[in-house]
Amino acid sequence: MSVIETAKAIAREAGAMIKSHMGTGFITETKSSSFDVVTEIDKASEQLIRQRLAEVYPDHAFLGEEESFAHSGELQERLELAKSEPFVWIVDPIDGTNNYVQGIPGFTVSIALACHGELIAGVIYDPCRDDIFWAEKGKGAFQNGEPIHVSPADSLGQSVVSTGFPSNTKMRQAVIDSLEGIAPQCRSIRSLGSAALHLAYVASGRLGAFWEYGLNAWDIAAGVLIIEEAGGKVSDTLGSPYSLTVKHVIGSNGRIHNTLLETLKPIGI
Ligand code: 2AM
Ligand code: CA
Ligand code: CA
Ligand code: CA
Repeated sequence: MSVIETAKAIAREAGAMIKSHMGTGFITETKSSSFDVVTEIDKASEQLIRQRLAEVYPDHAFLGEEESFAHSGELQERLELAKSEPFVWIVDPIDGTNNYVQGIPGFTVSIALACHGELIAGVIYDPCRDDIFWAEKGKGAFQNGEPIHVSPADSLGQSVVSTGFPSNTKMRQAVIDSLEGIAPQCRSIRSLGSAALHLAYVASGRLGAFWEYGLNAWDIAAGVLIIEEAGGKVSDTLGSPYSLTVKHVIGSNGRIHNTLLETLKPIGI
């Protein structure tokens, strides 16, 4: 099986497992704050994905959100190392855990493969809608087998724009501050609860753009490649190119990228 078909099959398997445990009274704990939740299903999903990938690609490295170092000072070092590794899988086993815990549809499994820091494959699976988005470097982006393209909108006024509210209070305040500049200018704002889902929707043209502060590689890596392959653009919120260490991100159809960037710059963090 090709790399992308393997990643899609694993994302589907993990997504089905997650969905089957919805509402079953799984154990939920908090991590860095009471806003930052994790369930035993996040951990089980990561374990499943890690195991499956190791069966097929025993030599590839793995970077998942629920690993012990992932929220320590070691993370930046690990991401810098990932930029020179031949193959590293970057995995968010459930993106949108707050949705999952509340029983709100719109959580995803996000799986990306980087080669020497360059993204070469990405899959985002939404098990509640059975929606799967994927891309391979140079081969275009797809949703459920059909090619996808970013929205043709050329202004914020023609675009539905999305953001998220991270659990980190400083990052959340930055998002709130930036809304004041952006919300009056765009057609509407959405916050669906999964950064990966937002990025997938920018790629498919459902959304014109997405921005958020304080994300990590596992939230965005797959979505970055899917947007780029769908004809869109991703940068950090100061306009620098995407890399695995970017935390403050804008993904857009390209045409409205600079307008959004200019609107965000004065808030910058
Ligand atoms: P998660 O559900 O995998 O934790 C919501 O705004 C988005 O922010 C989600 O994609 C969520 O991912 C992510 N997120 C939640 N807590 C975060 C934190 N402490 N730091 C960075 N991102 C976070
Ligand atoms: Ca989390
Ligand atoms: Ca996440
Ligand atoms: Ca997660």
